[in-house]
Amino acid sequence: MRYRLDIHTDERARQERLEADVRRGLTARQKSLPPKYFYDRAGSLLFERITELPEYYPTRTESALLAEIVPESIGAFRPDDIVEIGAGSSEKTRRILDAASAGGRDVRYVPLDVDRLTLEATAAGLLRDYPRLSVHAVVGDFERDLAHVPPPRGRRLALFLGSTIGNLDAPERRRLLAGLRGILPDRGDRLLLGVDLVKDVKLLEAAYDDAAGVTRDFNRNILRVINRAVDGDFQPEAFRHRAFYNEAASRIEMHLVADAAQTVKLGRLGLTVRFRPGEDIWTESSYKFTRESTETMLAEAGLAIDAWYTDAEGRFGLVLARPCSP
Ligand code: SAH
Ligand code: AVI
Repeated sequence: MRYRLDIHTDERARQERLEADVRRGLTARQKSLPPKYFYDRAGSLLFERITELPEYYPTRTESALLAEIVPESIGAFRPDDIVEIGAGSSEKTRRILDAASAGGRDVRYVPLDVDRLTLEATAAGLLRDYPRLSVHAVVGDFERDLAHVPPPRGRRLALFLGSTIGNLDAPERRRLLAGLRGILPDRGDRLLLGVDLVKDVKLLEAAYDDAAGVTRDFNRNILRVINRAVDGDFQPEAFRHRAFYNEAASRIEMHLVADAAQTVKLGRLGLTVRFRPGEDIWTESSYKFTRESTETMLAEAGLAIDAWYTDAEGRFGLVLARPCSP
């Protein structure tokens, strides 16, 4: 069997969690929404457009870096089983699949993502282009569902690319890395992690506030997702996109700002949310790392750096890590 799709989140439980997240986030003093709700099909497609923007350097930098390092790092390691969390379109992963399957090797690819439609589209494309690949896709939340990743079939490589780890706060990152360590049972297994690096503030801020307004549309899409899920009447266009670098916390913050007073009804929650002029919803953090901060967070999860790669300008880091404690 070359294709299997597992859905581990039952719709009712997912809806209940979303409702609890929205209620908690929009009734707090600092209103917020978890960034995983950006990604319905429209949100994933907007993210793919972001990756092509001239200002958004992370994807193309990581992609070029992968092209450079994969022959040496992955070609020599030759994984049989590749698990990718937050896989999205798996576009960059193709470089890794090319190296892993070179010489006609059978490889299994296990992408896990919250967005089922994107996973299905990605799987169909990969099965068409890689005749010897098998795909076991998992629809789920990487913060809850790593236990549902099937046991390894041979040497395992786990991938967490794109600096999606930067969208988690420190305690969430700790839990997630410990979970990833748990799906790498053998000392010969490896993790390849992409981290966006601390850099010039202007470059960082431009990447999250592009001239064409695609990041603004991506940010507002979360309100469309919430409207649909809880019968809300947010008017996304009434919220201004704001992105800035918080240097003390090493993170880009994205917010949606209500420039005028607004009242929003969330029918399914029986909740009315009021915004004062200038009040905002914090929708995303995107943490930026250094080699040292990356090494520390990996070590806390029982992972050690095998190899550290960056581009010539030191914009993006890729780290190959190995399990170093039980
Ligand atoms: N890995 C791709 C996509 C990054 S976009 C790249 O590097 O370009 C972030 C991806 O993570 C999206 O596909 C989104 O649906 C997924 N995602 C975000 N939060 C998630 C969560 N909690 N659990 C599983 N997938 C998540
Ligand atoms: C998916 N994630 C790593 C992106 C980032 O850069 O934090 C999401 C994104 N938000 C705005 N632009 C891109």
